[in-house]
Amino acid sequence: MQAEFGIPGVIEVVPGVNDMPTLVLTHASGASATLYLHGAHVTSWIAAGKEQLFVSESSAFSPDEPIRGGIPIIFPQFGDGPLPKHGFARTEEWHPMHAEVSPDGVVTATLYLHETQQSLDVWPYDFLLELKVSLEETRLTLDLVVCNSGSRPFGFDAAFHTYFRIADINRTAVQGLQHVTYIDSLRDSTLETESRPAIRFAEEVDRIYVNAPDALRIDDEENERVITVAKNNMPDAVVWNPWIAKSRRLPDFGDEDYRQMVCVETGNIASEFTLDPQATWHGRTVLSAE
Ligand code: TA6
Repeated sequence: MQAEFGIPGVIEVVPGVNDMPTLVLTHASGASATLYLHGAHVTSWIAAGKEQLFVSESSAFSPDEPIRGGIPIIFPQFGDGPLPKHGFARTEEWHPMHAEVSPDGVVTATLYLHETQQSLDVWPYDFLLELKVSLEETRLTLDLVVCNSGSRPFGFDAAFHTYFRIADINRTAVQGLQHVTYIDSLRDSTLETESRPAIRFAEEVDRIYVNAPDALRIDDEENERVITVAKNNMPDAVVWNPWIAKSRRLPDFGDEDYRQMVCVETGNIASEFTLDPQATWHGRTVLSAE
């Protein structure tokens, strides 16, 4: 794989935890990103000398488990339903498709996934997914393309379930969602409207913001740091922190991990998108470390 996709010092094929293969992208500025073929899962994004993503030290790194943290790829189902929770894309082995450095130094790697017997057994549709990860000095751009390569329309959800690393959840705010309608996953999916300009945390929060603004912001006040989240063609956003009780129930998440993470997720979540045969859907999210 190194011979075909590696670029010395820029894109390296490196054994990750439990020797699971990864691509490590390194930008000329020193920024870097680590991408497991398992789930096409970004587990590290270092910008401005800081790790921007959270991965639990209790996470499993095994072929049939999702990695807890980083940027899980959610497809074709968000949340609970007839498929395994959050769909199968995050536990399938993706394949390298392309890797390059652009003339202006942007480092990109693209992985793909198509239907397998395992996926067909639970979801009888032919598809092609492509995830492109683009690394610049302070930005990480995620492009997800879904292609219906079959002969029948299918409905799907797709999302980046991003776990951001923060210093202290008690000094963290998510901005940009005031006045947005949300589905409260903790209160029987009741519809509410966000009243606060800044969402802060003092209990478990698990909300799907419907047709949310494309520009969101995470204030990591303890670190005097801001991460911006810009989405395109991904109408919805989720804000999640498990807080104390749920943290204790999650086997692959430390009891105190909730203090150092917040999920701000972007995607096509609240309602399925229907894709006709041979049609494609393209969602983009740009993460910027200010
Ligand atoms: O995105 C929020 C959520 O749906 C929460 O309900 C919580 O379950 C979280 O995803 C993690 O889900 P997972 O299947 O990765 O444990």
